[in-house]
Amino acid sequence: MAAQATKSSGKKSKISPNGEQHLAAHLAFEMARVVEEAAVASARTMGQGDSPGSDHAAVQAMRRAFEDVPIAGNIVIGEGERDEAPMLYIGERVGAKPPPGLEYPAVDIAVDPLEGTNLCSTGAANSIAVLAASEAGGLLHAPDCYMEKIIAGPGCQGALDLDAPPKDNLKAIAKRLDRDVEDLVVMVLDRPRHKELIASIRKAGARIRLIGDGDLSAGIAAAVSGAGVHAVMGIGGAPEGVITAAAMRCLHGEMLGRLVVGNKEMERRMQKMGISDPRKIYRAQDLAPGKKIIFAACGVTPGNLLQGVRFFGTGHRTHSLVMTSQPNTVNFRDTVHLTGKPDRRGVRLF
Ligand code: VTB
Repeated sequence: MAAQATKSSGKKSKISPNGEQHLAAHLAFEMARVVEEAAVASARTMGQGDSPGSDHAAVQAMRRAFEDVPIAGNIVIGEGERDEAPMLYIGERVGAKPPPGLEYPAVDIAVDPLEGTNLCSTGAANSIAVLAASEAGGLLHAPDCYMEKIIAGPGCQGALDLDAPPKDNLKAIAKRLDRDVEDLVVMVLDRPRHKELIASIRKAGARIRLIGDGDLSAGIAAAVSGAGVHAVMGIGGAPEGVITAAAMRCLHGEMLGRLVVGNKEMERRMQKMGISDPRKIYRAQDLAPGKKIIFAACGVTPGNLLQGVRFFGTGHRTHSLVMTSQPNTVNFRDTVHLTGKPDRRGVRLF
């Protein structure tokens, strides 16, 4: 999405494709700053055993950071409905106030200020601050329900089937990755609802990493090489599913998802949100159809993919993943934020 300020008459200023790329990069940079602020605030609470407190710190910091971003932002996935959440609720408008006579571009945003609140409050691995953004209409307004998911890397495009038994999907993934099923590592949320799934994966011979929370960062790990994860299977949150899909759009990972309709009330809510077929199987491009997707995540606690926030006397260091679909860039950002006098020892190289 181009961070293109328009005259409030609605007339767009002319901008070259090169200019568009610079603006997309600029906006991605701004979004990185937003997740970094949330990550730093929640990382300060790591291990305090206070999940709501960690979440609150992240939400507040993210909300504040948006105030400087030159967008007309619309939260489409957030902390809850307007009456449930004081900040970053669905429908909340975020972004800087444009100067008189100008309008900032309309951007839809899905946020998870602290994905893995329990991970952060217990000091466990893989909690992240994360968001996805797109031009208006580019992210599915998913209800806050569960989603069946299967996620794997780009090599598995078209090879997966949400209705097939796990052993068939594992065989397909192994074939595409040129290895045996025994060489695969599958991440599964450690939940009683996954008892059968876990048994089937074990029976098929694949290795499993059970995770307490955080199937979003697990999904990203499955879509890159070198993270030691080849697939994510099971039922997790639908909002996290949409943000994962935005990441898949940038990484070309394969993802299938289907909403889990718990009851009639949920079905009614889905219909109100324009979801006419609740049994539909979505691919990443359905969940995050935007042309210009931005994805930004910053590690809070150390993880498979990202370092956690490290504090030292005179500042802190963050590690973020920032991606855009157009141009298609994947950027790991390692940033030292010096907030005090320079450290006596100087900035560490690695
Ligand atoms: C997952 C996980 C999230 O919610 O989506 C999970 O990735 C699903 O909900 O980190 P349950 O906890 O009810 O299984 C989270 O744990 C975040 O709440």
